[in-house]
Amino acid sequence: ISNKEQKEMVANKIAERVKEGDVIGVGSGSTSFLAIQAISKKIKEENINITAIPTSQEVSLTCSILGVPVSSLLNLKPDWSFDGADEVDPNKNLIKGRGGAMFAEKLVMKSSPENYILVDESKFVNNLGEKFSVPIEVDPRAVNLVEEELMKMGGEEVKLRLATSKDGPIITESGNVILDVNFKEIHSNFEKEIKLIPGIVESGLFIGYPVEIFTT
Ligand code: DER
Repeated sequence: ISNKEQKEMVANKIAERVKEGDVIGVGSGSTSFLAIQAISKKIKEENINITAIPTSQEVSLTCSILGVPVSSLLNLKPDWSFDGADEVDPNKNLIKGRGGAMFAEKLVMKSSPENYILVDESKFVNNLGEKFSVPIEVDPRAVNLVEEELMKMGGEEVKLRLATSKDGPIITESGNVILDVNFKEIHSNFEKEIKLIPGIVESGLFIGYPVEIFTT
């Protein structure tokens, strides 16, 4: 079956978990979008009240349009969360951030006791970094320093993520830029090491998080 059909199957599967009163962390990306649609349908059909904690303005808008009440980590702690991923390795480590929302996604994931990662089979890799670069959110003032430090860590190619419908770089919801970095090998301590570089706000490495992989 196609990736789209797999994503729809996984989205419908996660919607079955929703129960009255749930506070749910809602991830970004196309699979999470399908899940929100399936959840919106279910809560209307079964007259269930839930609250979403969105991980981007786009997700917040989508929830509102679909009639899913939203709140924030300032007000509520999620009971559980779902999100997508770009890569999943055999130890359930992830690369995320194609959508550029990994800062809020990591906050929600760390705040949730249960995290479900919705993936089609194209996301599974043997080693992180096989298919995707590691997205790293950086304060614009630190780009040169960070690039130098990442190269020292074995970064092979550091690309500033450019916008497609405006001139210049992508600007994140925190006002930062994103560097996409290829690494030949990603060690288990990379996520922590990267966070020590001044100017780095977040990376798309999710290593050792208690996640449950939801797939077809
Ligand atoms: O940006 C993200 O982390 C998203 O979850 C992304 O990695 C998955 O997006 P997809 O469901 O559209 O493949």
